[in-house]
Amino acid sequence: MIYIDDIFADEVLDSRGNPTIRATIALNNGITCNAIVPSGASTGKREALELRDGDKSRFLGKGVLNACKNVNTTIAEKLIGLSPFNQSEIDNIMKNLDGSDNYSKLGANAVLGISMAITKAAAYALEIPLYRYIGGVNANILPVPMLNIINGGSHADNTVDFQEYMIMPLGFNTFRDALKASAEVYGHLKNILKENGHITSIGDEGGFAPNLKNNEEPIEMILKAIKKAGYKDGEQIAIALDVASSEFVDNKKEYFLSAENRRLDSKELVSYYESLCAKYPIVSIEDGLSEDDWEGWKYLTDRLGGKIQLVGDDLFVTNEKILREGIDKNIANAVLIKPNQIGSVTQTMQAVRLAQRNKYKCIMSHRSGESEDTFIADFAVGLNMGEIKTGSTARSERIAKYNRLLEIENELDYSEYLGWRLFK
Ligand code: 2PG
Ligand code: MG
Repeated sequence: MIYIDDIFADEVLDSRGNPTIRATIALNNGITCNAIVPSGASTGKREALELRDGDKSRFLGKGVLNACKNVNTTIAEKLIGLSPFNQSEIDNIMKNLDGSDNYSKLGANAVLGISMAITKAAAYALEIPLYRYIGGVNANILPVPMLNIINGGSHADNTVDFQEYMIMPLGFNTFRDALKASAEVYGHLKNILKENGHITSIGDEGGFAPNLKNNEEPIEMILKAIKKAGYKDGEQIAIALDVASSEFVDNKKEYFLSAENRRLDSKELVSYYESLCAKYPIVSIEDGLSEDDWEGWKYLTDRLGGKIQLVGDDLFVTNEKILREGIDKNIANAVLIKPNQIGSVTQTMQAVRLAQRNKYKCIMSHRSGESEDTFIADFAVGLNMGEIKTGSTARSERIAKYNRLLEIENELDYSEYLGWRLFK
């Protein structure tokens, strides 16, 4: 019988140079697997707790030695000897061991590291790819990438309020062609920014972070780059935004756009989105209103939900219970899926299943603090999510996921890249 022989966690660095957990599982048959946990910057209030040491003498208080200790003692004691094939049983044991509803005792970073490493170890033990283990014979959809090629908000030190200006290559038949086109657009965008006297340094997710005069100019620049690359905007390549509006709302639910020195209430901000959608080929808006502004979200969904994808990130925090509430109230029509918002592979799958049953789209997502770990690429294919958000075509922690998807596409005899069919 195959069982977990050893468990170990150590402190490594993420793409921002902050400490994070690497969890390693050794099975009794000699297989070892590890997983590295990502970390967000624009986090939702109701996310599971990321345990940081707070000891200012190390890593500015961001160390994760306590979370590692929780893995190496409390969690290891319970899991050693168990079969790696019982994912939900193992995840439940950790959930009960913690006892809180947001992993405030053990840390969601500790729990998720082990949870992902177990999934990988099980796949390795069966000698099948991770996506195949997760999704079985039905795993065959390559996700449409949402590539964040201009970074703003809390991911960059520039003047732009919206956090992410993404391109979605929808008019292509394969993931490989879609990625190629996106990389070309990214290359042209760099030249266009340079020609216009802008800096071409990049933000946390590999997109450029220029100082632009308002929140529309990034879209204009991207449309020029699409054209220069020889593609048709709105046909082959569309635009998606992650506004991350919880970052610029005050407690009166007023939204302050500093780039334009404008203060808007929820309805005015929705009207602004409507005008942007009328002018530009925008197919998706994420966190258009703040996580606490459910009334505003209802209005946003009534106005735009029939036309474009409205994604809840900070709003739903991959939490099945909160998503259920959103579905019941008819709020948003898509959910961003980030395993570390909820804390385990099993709970992440529960959120995905709930969304898919209710025809809400699922977008697999990285965090702004990432690593070389490619788990989410396999997870997106395994659960046929159809969309993935994992940064621009620069920075190896982002590219690692795209390169893994290219590998999966090569490997599959039969695969589908949905493109526009996603929305039809
Ligand atoms: C987001 C994410 C990822 P962060 O808001 O969608 O792009 O950012 O990881 O900082 O929450
Ligand atoms: Mg977001």
